[in-house]
Amino acid sequence: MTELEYIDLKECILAENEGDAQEVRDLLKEKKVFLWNIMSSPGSGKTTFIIDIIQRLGEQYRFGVIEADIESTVDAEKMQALGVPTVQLRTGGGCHLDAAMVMEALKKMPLDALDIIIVENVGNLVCPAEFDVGATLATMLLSIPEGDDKCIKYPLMFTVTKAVIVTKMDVAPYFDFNFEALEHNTRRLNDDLRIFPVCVKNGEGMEAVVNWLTDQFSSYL
Ligand SMILES: Nc1nc2c(ncn2[C@@H]2O[C@H](COP(=O)(O)OP(=O)(O)OP(=O)(O)O)[C@@H](O)[C@H]2O)c(=O)[nH]1
Ligand SMILES: [Mg+2]
Repeated sequence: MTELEYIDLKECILAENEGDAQEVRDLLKEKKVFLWNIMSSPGSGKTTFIIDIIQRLGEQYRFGVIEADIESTVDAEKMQALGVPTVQLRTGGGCHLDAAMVMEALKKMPLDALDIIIVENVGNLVCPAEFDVGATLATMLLSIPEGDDKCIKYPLMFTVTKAVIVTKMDVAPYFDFNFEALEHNTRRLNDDLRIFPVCVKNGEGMEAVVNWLTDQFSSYL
């Protein structure tokens, strides 16, 4: 019998991505640009949240945005309307971004004129968690209608992020979202994880997030 050759493609892809992520980090360190990766399920409020953050902090920091979508430029157009440099990455069915894709977007960005680049990742709680895009900070959004048990069902996402921003607090009275359960279950995964309940529609909780973010930015910039 001949020897069976075995190649673990996932391991190869992730190892290559690790190298690409380091290249992104090196470039952004040299340019002094903070890369913030925002992940979540589709529709949990990423675009709405990013617009609000840029409106709150746009005078303090020079923002750019990388939008990732399977199809369409809907979100990118909203960022353009704010007047921030924006690159749309169309993944054409791909369910996540990797570091090489982000590097391609960075080549189109005016890096010398930016402090912070926000990446709106593809809406998905699974694959984006596996791919380090070279971000300085990774956070996730979890909207109230999705339920507190998502950290049990999609644990990796809650392990690779530094904060969970719980969005759509205004609709909390209509759902049985259990914050104690979320805190308890996430502690087991990630002891340092911060949880911020917010409602972008009425501004609830946004000041706390902004203060925390400002600390994150200023420790790097
Ligand atoms: N009630 C309520 N609705 C919100 C809030 N934030 C966002 N939404 C709504 O949620 C819907 C989806 O918001 P988006 O910001 O497009 O969500 P997204 O995560 O960017 O969606 P994808 O890019 O498609 O993954 C929109 O109708 C928003 O108006 C909130 O705080 N409260
Ligand atoms: Mg969006």
